[in-house]
Amino acid sequence: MTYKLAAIPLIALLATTAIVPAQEMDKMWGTSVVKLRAENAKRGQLFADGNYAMFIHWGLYSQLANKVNGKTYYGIGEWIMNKNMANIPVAEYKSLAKTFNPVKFDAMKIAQVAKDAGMKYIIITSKHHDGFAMYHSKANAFNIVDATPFKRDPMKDLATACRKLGLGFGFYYSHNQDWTFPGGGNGPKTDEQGNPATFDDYFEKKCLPQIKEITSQYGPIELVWFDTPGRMPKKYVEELISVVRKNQPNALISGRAGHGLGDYRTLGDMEIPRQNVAGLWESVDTTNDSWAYAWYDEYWKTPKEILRRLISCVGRGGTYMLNIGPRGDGSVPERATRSLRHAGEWIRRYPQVVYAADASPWKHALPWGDVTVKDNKLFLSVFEWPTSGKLYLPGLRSKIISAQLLGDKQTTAITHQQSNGWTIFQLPPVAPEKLASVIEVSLDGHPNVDPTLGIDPSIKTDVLAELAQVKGAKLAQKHWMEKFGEWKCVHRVHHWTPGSKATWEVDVIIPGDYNVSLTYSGEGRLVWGVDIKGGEHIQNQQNSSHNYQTFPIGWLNFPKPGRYHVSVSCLKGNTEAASLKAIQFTPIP
Ligand code: JFZ
Repeated sequence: MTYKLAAIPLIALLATTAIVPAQEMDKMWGTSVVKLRAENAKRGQLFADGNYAMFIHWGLYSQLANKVNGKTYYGIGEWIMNKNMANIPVAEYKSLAKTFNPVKFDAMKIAQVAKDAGMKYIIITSKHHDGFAMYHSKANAFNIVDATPFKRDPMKDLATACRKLGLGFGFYYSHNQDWTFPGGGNGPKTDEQGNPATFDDYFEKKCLPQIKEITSQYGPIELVWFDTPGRMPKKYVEELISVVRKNQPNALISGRAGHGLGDYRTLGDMEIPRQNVAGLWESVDTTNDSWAYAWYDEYWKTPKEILRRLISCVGRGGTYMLNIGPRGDGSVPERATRSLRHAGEWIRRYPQVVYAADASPWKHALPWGDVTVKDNKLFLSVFEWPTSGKLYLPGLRSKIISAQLLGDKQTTAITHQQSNGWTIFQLPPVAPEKLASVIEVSLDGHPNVDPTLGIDPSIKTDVLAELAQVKGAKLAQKHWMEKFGEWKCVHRVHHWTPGSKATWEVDVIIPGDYNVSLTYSGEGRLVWGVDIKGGEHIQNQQNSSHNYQTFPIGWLNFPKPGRYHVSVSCLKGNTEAASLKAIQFTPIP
């Protein structure tokens, strides 16, 4: 066995400032595009109908809650063993099992939260990178029944609770990384006797038998979520997949199985795409910052943020899986529960916006919210209610039969007019909903849309660099960690050279001056130019910081309604390091 796990480019995880090219990330994490085969389209019903799921990271690490020997470590809690976190020796970590006693774990309560949240299935960590099985494993004693005072299998309860409530159920399983079993990915290199251990040892003695267990001891499951395949050779992945197929022919397998062998693609963590993505895919995200419970982590997503992210995912054509991290005692942080339930109440009023809904024909979010589709109907979810009393929708070519503002108690017909290819809906001054109000637009056929970016005349339009045509500079993704393991991603234009520019085609309905600002990072003062092709040129010098920040540039005039090409260039300063994320146009009342 020559396969060396040490060769995994874990530098990405070790250096907090590491910038990793997208292809490397894909290889390392198995996020690459998965071919859509006929049979996964069938299994994909789960995604097509569901679109929203609960992810749960729960294990021995939850007990530590990111605090070890009185010291707090900031980052993703399930990585607490890692040398960039608390660097806990294997034996010490394993002894945590002796005090793991999650007496407050209530499977029915958790399943009910998912149900109330409007989620359709639950995926929970059966074994994370730490190697501890949260279910009764006969293959390995380092598990919740044999190694803890709890002595029960909570996964049995959760599987039963999900079935009772009509929810799907599935397991996360770390198939490559196992930090405590000899031979496992990034695990001990020798066994207890000091003999060298190979990946084969780990695979045969632990991984393969455990996959057999989780796919046969819990009734029918909907999904097996493999993760971080690293450089795991294909033959192992194939073997695991054939076990899943045999035991659970209807279960989906995550793309992070590796080698493009999964059924669908999981995007980078906490990433919601800005443009529609084809094929079967999901985004995974968490209710606060860490996946596993961390005592200090009280930065929660609000109900509105949850809905916005969920509807963005559905609008881009995907599925959203949102994580909770129960505490070591099994209880779920109340703030997570509250946000989830609150968002769920909204979904219960407007299920058609989310479930079995199709992607937006605009292919990107709109300044006030987002669009999802069902047959001949558009659902406009308005998160930013325009105080002008007018909602501007660019590019709709289909004929409108009717438009209604939906509400909890009543549905109101609303009027619209058309002008220069835009549709303008007349809205009441106050939104009927606090989180997002929904306008249902019935069309005379399937939606026909020109997705050109529109400059909204009543609220700020934020246009991403990702959507630009770039000449002479580079448009590339950059990944970095905010806290340890908290991955962020930006598509930015950088390496500006003389004459280089980023250009967008935009459509203007109301001519006049707009206040232009740019969101960028960089070093020192920079001079930026903004041009309209055949029109006005403005430029200005502003400072920069290593974080993305928004700086004003100036007013720019669009003399009449219609199409324009707007370009940005970085003219002076450290143009190499200047990194443009977005341009904003704010109407001047
Ligand atoms: C992995 C795990 O290491 C982590 O602990 C958590 O379980 C998360 C859901 O998955 O981490 C990843 C995997 C893939 C990416 C980022 C973090 N990615 O592709 O961007």
